[in-house]
Amino acid sequence: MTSATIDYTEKIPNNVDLASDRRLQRALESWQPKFLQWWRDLGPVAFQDRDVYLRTAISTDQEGWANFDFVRMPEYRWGIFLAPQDKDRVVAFGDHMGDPVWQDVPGEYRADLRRLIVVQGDTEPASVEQQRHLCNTAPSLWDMRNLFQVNVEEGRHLWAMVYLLHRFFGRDGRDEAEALLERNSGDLDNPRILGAFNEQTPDWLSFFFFTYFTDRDGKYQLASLAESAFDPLSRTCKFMLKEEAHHMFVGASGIGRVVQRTVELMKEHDTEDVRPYGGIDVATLQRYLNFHYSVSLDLFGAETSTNAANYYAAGLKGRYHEESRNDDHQLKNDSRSILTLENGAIGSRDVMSLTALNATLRDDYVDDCAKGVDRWNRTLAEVGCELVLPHVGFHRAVGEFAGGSVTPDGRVVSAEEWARNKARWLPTDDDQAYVESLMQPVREPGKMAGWVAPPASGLHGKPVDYEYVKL
Ligand code: BYC
Repeated sequence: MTSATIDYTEKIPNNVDLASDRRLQRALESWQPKFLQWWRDLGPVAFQDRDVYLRTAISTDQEGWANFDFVRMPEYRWGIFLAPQDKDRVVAFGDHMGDPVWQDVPGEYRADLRRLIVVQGDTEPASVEQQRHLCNTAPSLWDMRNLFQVNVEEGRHLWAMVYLLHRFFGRDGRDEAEALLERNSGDLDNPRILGAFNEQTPDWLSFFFFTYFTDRDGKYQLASLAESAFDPLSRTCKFMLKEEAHHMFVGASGIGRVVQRTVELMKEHDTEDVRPYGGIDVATLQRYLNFHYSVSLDLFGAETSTNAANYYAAGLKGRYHEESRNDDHQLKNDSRSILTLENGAIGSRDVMSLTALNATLRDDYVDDCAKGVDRWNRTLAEVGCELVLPHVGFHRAVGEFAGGSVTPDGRVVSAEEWARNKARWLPTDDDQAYVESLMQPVREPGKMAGWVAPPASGLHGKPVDYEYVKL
């Protein structure tokens, strides 16, 4: 039986009635110390013994999923929570449309489901590893707290996937759960699975762009998996999406605050060159945006993918908001056009909609990304500047545009011309050194580093100058 309340006395807080399955409980209890060891070795490099004002999910209902209190990170209650079960839920797309959803893994889809869960699970600890040094240079206590919130929740999302692996995939699942702690971001011998998760997140500007663009890929992938006919995966992802919203808020508001500070300095000193005044100029912001957006687009896979078509037909992974779409949810006879790069020119080609599902999800993502950029541009309009999303073909390593020489404004140029202009389009060593020089920690409650404006308000009724981390 699944309930919305959690037994606190259990070692692993959960609403999946873990206590009734001794084998599973033991498997998870033996994984838990390895997770904690990983957290100590590759989680945040400092402040592990400090009290942090964190949100902890203790149940899935309205009040329970967002419980705020002070906690030391290693004592965070990483739990297993599935959104409530809808007993009448049926498969919403693909060959099994209309059938009752599955409470177990059908044998024929075992390998594909395991693969999807492992890829999703792999990104969660990867991001914690990428961000582990940032606590030392937080621009405020407020930001440090937000970083730790993101980190512990990515840890919980790893737990969510490990639960599915242990519960439904037997020995293979247990092996995969171990491997999730063995691959490490940027490790040359044993890297994380997806490209963007092996890049560094060396500074807070990168962190804000990462949480804006890369966590947003997470939102779209999780929403597609939330459509899955495999009900435990669907319910797990639905609950993860609630937490994910905060991660994107950190990115959207973080960049918004950087932009605001830049605009203030531009007005005050009547110049675009705000570096002498400790701000981040718009050209540098644009280069960072170009980088994080393009590597995040790679996370959608190739525009045409038989994997994606098979996942959809099988009912394993749907489209974003599948049920609110007005079509047959089978897509067997539909086609759509995708952008191509052929013979040195950008064109288009009609392909079967089923094979183009990665492109369809990416299109939805691109529209969503543009909304935040529009908001930042409302602030930038005060000084006659703007940020733009580069062309989807720019700086790509996966899919139709992989390795092509496409400019941010969508022109195809020679490899030489592209290389000559690269420093205008992507962060340079000089940009990185400058941004790095700004990364001086600010640890007095309410105080902010000079390159970023304060947030509009504090958290959960607390003021901005609250001591969110007790140092
Ligand atoms: N890097 O047929 P294709 C998040 C591989 S983020 C390296 O186009 P498919 C989060 C691909 O695996 C969301 N390899 O791929 C955010 C395939 O290999 P195999 C994470 C790549 O399967 C922030 C081959 O290339 N969740 O939650 O259609 C912080 C052929 O490609 C890459 C998911 O991704 C790459 N970028 O699509 C924390 C959801 N792209 O199978 C967390 C689950 C492709 O031939 N994953 N390849 O060996 C999926 O749905 C799919 O695996 C992908 C790839 C959409 C990623």
